[in-house]
Amino acid sequence: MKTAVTLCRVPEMAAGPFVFHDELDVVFAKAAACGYDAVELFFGGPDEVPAETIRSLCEKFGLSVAAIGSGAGMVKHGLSLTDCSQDKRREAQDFILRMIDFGGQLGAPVILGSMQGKWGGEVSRERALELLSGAFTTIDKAAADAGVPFIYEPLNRYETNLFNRLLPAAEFLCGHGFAHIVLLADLFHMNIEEADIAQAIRDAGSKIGHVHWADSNRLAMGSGHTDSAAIAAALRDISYQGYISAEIFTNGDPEAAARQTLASIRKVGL
Ligand code: LER
Ligand code: MN
Repeated sequence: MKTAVTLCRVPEMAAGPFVFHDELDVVFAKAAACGYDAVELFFGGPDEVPAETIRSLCEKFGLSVAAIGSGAGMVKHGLSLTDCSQDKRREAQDFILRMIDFGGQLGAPVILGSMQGKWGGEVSRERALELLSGAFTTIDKAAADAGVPFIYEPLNRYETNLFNRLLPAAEFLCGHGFAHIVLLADLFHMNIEEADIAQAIRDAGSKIGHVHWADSNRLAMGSGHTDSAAIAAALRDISYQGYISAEIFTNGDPEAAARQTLASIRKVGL
């Protein structure tokens, strides 16, 4: 299975669940030395680092870009696709579209996590889902044009109230015919929200396009109580071919966490 490790270069997200935070060339070297296939990148926006810089680092270290996170759109710029303000929603959609363009240059899909927003106040759940599907109509086409999928991530209840579980999110995407939008199965969020993580993976099946491999406590797999063998069996059952990516806290030792993650993936035969 293809493996990836997260690299965050957003100061406002320095306390987030990302493995590496150092300069790009240092992290690319570490990711390659650990044995990863790819990096998952978190930048403040689409114009922070030229795609050419990333491309040459990928070539130098034999790595790919697995995905590009958009969390800075919310954390740094306060943008969400379901904001009650139309101007803010437009700005959010523009941010995502520019990220898709940036990702497309690297053959990498963009992830929508916190920028999906929440319903509440002036915005009912029904209205928020209408806004989300409206944005997805444009995003689905932009992803197709860029030749990359777009990744939608259900989050746990403390981070969103739109979709917390995979199956309802899969039904939402399929029901609207968003053929280029896939789901992110983040095992940390799933540990909070799903009754049975392995079954949820089987139920969402081919709609899953990316995996965040984290234990129940969001540390490297093997540090908590998630049954990684059962999850690996489910991923095999759905013939999952995407990336397994380490989006975790590291307890101050990123390289050890990166190595433990990779060992945990190999241990279950992925
Ligand atoms: C993003 O991938 C994610 O899982 C969020 O919980 C980050 O805070
Ligand atoms: Mn995640």
